[in-house]
Amino acid sequence: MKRIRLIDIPKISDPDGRGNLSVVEKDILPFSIKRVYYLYDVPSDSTRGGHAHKELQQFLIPLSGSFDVVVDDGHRRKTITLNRPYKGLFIPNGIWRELENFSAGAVCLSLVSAEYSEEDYIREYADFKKYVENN
Ligand code: T46
Repeated sequence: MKRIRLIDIPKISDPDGRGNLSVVEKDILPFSIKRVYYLYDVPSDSTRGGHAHKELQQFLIPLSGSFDVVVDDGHRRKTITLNRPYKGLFIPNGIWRELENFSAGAVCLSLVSAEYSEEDYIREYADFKKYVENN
């Protein structure tokens, strides 16, 4: 599906067995980070997202645990499981997304390209389909 992609986050394993450190630097992302938020304590039967953004670009990182991201460009839909804190998912603008099947203790970090604006959201799927047809 165009432009949606998994991006490897560099992982530095400690030579003395102190665990791992991953770092997101600006050159691995196709946008500048303007805002950071995170989802946690999500019940396993709950869904987050369920909308598209007109302009916002996003990078999702499963800091802990796992969850599924359903992405839909208005023509095709696929599900990507995120379960490694060194592999994130880039979602460009104009993509419908739903996050589901959160494992116990899952934390989803979201790095995004813009400040919060409700005007940027398309929250009804029928409106999203119309938006895709017209853009
Ligand atoms: C997305 C998925 C993965 C704010 O006031 N500021 C913020 O920066 C955000 C993100 C949300 N809010 C408020 C708006 C709502 O009253 O927090 C409440 C919950 O937001 P929402 O229903 O949009 O939450 P999710 O988890 O369905 O969606 C969020 C992001 O909004 C969205 O960009 O892609 O996480």
